[in-house]
Amino acid sequence: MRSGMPSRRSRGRRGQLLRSPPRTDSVAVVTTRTERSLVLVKPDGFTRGLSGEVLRRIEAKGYTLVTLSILTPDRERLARHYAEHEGKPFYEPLLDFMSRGQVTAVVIEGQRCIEGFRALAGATDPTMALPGTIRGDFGRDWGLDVQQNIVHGSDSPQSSEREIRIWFPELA
Ligand code: RTP
Ligand code: MG
Repeated sequence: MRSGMPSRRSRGRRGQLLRSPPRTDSVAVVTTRTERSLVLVKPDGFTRGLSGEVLRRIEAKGYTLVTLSILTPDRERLARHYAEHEGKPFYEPLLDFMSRGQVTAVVIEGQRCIEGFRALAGATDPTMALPGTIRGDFGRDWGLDVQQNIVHGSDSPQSSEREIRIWFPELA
C-alpha cells in the first residue's frame, strides 16, 4: 500500500470511505507498573520433575525470571511464609508436606505478573482447576490432609514483598 493512502479495510465495496481511522491522539493510555511475584514449585511438583514445565509456562507467558533457587525449606521459613494459615486444620499437614523435600523458589517479574501467575496456576483445589492451568493439568486429589497442588504464587503486592523477603532476603 502506498503511504498516505487510507487502508482497504476502511473502504466499502465501491471504494467509499466507511470510517475514518481511529484518532490516536485522543486515546487514553493506561499503564501498569512492573511487579514481582514469588513462585514456588512445591515438593510434589519438584519430585515429579515439573520445575522446567512451570518455568517454561512462565517464560512463554512473557514474564522474566529474576532469580531462582533450589532448596529444602525448614519449618521456620515455612511458618513465616504460611503465617496467615496458622490454626487452620490443614496448617500442620501443609508444613509437613512443604518441608518434606526440595522446592524450586523463583522470583518472576512483569506487569501484573502476580495475578497473571495465579491465572497460570489455576484454582487451589487441583480437582477443580481448569485444564490448561498448571494445577489443572498436573494436579489431583491424592486423598491426603492437605491439597498438593504443584505450585505457589503470591496473591497480592503486599504478599509478594513479604514472601520475597522470606525466600530471597538479598533482593529486599
Ligand atoms: P498458595 O498460597 O500455595 O499459592 O495457594 P492458594 O493461595 O491457592 O491457597 P491458600 O488458601 O493460600 O492455601 C495454601 C495452601 O495450603 C494447601 N491447602 N490445603 N483444605 C485443604 O486441604 C487445603 N487448603 C489449602 C494448598 O497446598 C494451598 O495451596
Ligand atoms: Mg495463598
